[in-house]
Amino acid sequence: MKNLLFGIALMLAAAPGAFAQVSVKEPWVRATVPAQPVSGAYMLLTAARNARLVQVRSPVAGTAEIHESILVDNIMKMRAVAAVDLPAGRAVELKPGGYHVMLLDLKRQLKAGETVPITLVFEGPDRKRTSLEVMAPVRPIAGMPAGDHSHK
Ligand SMILES: [Cu+2]
Repeated sequence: MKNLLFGIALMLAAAPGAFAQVSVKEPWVRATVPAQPVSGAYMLLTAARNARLVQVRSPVAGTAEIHESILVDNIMKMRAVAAVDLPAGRAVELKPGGYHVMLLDLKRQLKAGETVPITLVFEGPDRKRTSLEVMAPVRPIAGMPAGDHSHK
């Protein structure tokens, strides 16, 4: 009986719109060349109420992390962060050179024109979590040097 109640509570917590309504605009993933193990995903996030992006995952990646790009001695480096703050009503952009979703241990090549599912997990001030799946189109490699994601 206890287990049953616990299961119901989890389902309620995951109900859409339960707390952190976050809109996701223009998600995209960088295309990869064959055997390239990593890629990045980018998007525009706007939370209706204060929230944080705390976890990411995708079926095309063995692991996914939230990264930020930082300048160290004039060299752009990336590091994993625990979360990205999403202040209510303010658009936060995940973009090349800033915060981004890092897709690691890619299981296959990501080709321009296909669509990749990415699950975003948000946490509200009450610590309740909701997840949201977005379909991110894969865009051709352009603009940024390939070294952008070569830190692994
Ligand atoms: Cu990264």
